[in-house]
Amino acid sequence: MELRIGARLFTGPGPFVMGVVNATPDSFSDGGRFLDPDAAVAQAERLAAEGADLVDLGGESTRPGAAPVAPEEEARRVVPVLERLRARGFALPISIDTRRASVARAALAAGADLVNDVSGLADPEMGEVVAAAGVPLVLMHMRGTPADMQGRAVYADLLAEVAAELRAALARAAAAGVPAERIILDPGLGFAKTPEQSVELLARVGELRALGRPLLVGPSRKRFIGHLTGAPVEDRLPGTLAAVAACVLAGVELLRVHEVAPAVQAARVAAALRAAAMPPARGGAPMGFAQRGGGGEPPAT
Ligand code: HH2
Repeated sequence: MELRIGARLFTGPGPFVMGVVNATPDSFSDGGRFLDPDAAVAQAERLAAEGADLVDLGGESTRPGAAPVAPEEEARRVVPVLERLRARGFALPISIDTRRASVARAALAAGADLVNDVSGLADPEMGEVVAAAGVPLVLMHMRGTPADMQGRAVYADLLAEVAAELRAALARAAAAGVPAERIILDPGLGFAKTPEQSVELLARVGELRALGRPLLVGPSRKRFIGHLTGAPVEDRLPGTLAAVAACVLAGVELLRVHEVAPAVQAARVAAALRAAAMPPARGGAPMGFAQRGGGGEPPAT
């Protein structure tokens, strides 16, 4: 990939790790922990110290069945966090996770660098807001809204339909003035997907590379892991890491996770395996290493 997000140029195959900060009372795995702006700021700084490449800040839970939040309330949750992070000189690019054009506009004015829209431009004004700001955009696949999406998880051909609906979202973005070169695509694990469908998407995510854009995947702590293992939400890190590794091996560039340090380690090992499996002419250096850390790997046993 070759994409400027805020002050940083994301170049090469990654993997790049996006750390999640949910300034919400009701997110499915960390609701209430980072609703206070100072707690959200501290969490963003913790994730940066753990090796995140960017952070994703959200003020609305999009878990299945979640009730929508008024846009004013959503903005009230995220804007102070952005202002404080920028005032403190926070160095990483910040993504704003929102479906609302008004929230995106306020967040961009307060220092956000990228819009992560889980609805794939359902708000008719979102494309124009993103185009006017000239920032990159994540278009995620879902159907309906978080309140009703699980009833829409009906597919005759899952991969083909997700790919076609992502292509339609790219066309909506282009019509609003957001060029394809600024777009990242996400299959939306758990959004209008049964656990079995999330597993199939994860297994075949490499096929979505044919859409020609960088891919972002958010497997972190999701229901398909509980479905496969019986693990409660607070105990799904091992399953998350397996999914991270699978994504990296399939060529996914960006991973959205709650626990950054373990994901960075899993992603680096998977990236090295991927590079080692390639013929030298196509392989090159293990992904991400050159951009990180300055000074290479510390000695380790
Ligand atoms: N998943 C969640 C939220 N935003 N954005 C993208 N691009 N991809 C995802 O898979 C994704 C996302 C759900 O996770 P979380 O933010 O932890 O939960 P909640 O929506 O309950 O706040």
